[in-house]
Amino acid sequence: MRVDVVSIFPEYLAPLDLSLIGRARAAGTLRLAVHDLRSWTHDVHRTVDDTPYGGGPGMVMRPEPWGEALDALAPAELAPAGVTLPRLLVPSPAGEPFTQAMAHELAAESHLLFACGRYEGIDQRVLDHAATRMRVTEVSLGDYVLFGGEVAVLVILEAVTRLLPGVLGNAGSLDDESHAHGLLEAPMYTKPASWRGHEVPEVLRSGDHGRIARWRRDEALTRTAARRPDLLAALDPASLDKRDRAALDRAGFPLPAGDVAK
Ligand code: JAH
Repeated sequence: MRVDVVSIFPEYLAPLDLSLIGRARAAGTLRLAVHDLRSWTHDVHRTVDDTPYGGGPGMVMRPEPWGEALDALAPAELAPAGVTLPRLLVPSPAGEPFTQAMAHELAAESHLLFACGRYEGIDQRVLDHAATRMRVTEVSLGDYVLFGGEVAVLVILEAVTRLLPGVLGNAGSLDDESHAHGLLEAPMYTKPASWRGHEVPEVLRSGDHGRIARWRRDEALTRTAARRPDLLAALDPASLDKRDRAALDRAGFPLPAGDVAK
C-alpha cells in the first residue's frame, strides 16, 4: 500500500518510523511519504492560512497550496485510468465516524492520501474540487476537537496497517479481537494465578475449552451491555443464542426482541 500524508508539521508523523509500522515500511508492505504543505507555497512567508470569509474567529487554510499538493500527489492525467488515483482522507470533527469496518475498507485500497488540516480547517473548495477527480472522505475519530488532523492520521494508519497482509503475522488473530464480532472482548489474564490478593478466574485455569469459550462469551456480552449498550442494540438479535440471552438476563439487561438462534 502507498500512503502520502500532507501536513504543515511533518515532524508530527515521526512515530510512523517506529515499531510495527516502521517494520512494515522497512519490509516494503507500506510505502509511506510525508510531505510539507509549505513546499507548495510561493510567497516569502510560505503562508498557508488566511481569514475566514463571513467573519468569525481563527484562520482557514488557503486553497492554492493544497491545490498544488493534490495535483502533485494525485495527478489529474491519471484520472481517466481511474484506479491509479488515491483515496483522499481528510480528518475532521465533521467527518464520518472512523470504525473497524472503515479500517478494513481502507486496508483494501492501493493508495491513500491524507490531508491534515490545522486552524479552523481547509477551504471547502479544495475538497469539492478534489471530489471531481477522486474519492474524498472526511473522517472523524470521535466527538472532540484536536489542533489538527496529524494525530488522527497516526490513529487511522495504525488501525489500517495492522490489517495489511504480513504485518501482524499469526501471533495476533484479527478474528477474535474487540469489534470483530460487534462485542467488546472478555478480560485477559496471565501469570501469576494469584497477584496482590486478586485471583485469575478459576474457569480460565480449568483447561475446559468449552467452559472457557462460554465464560468469555458471557463476559463479552455483559461488558458490552454495561459499557456499550449502543453496540448491543446494533447486534442482530438472531445472533444471540439461548445461553447469550441467559447471560444478559442474569446481568439484568433487557433482552433484545427477535428470533432466538439455536
Ligand atoms: C481539528 C483540522 N475526530 C478527531 C479530529 C480530527 C481532526 C480534527 N479534530 C478532531 C481537526 C482542527 C483542524 C482537523
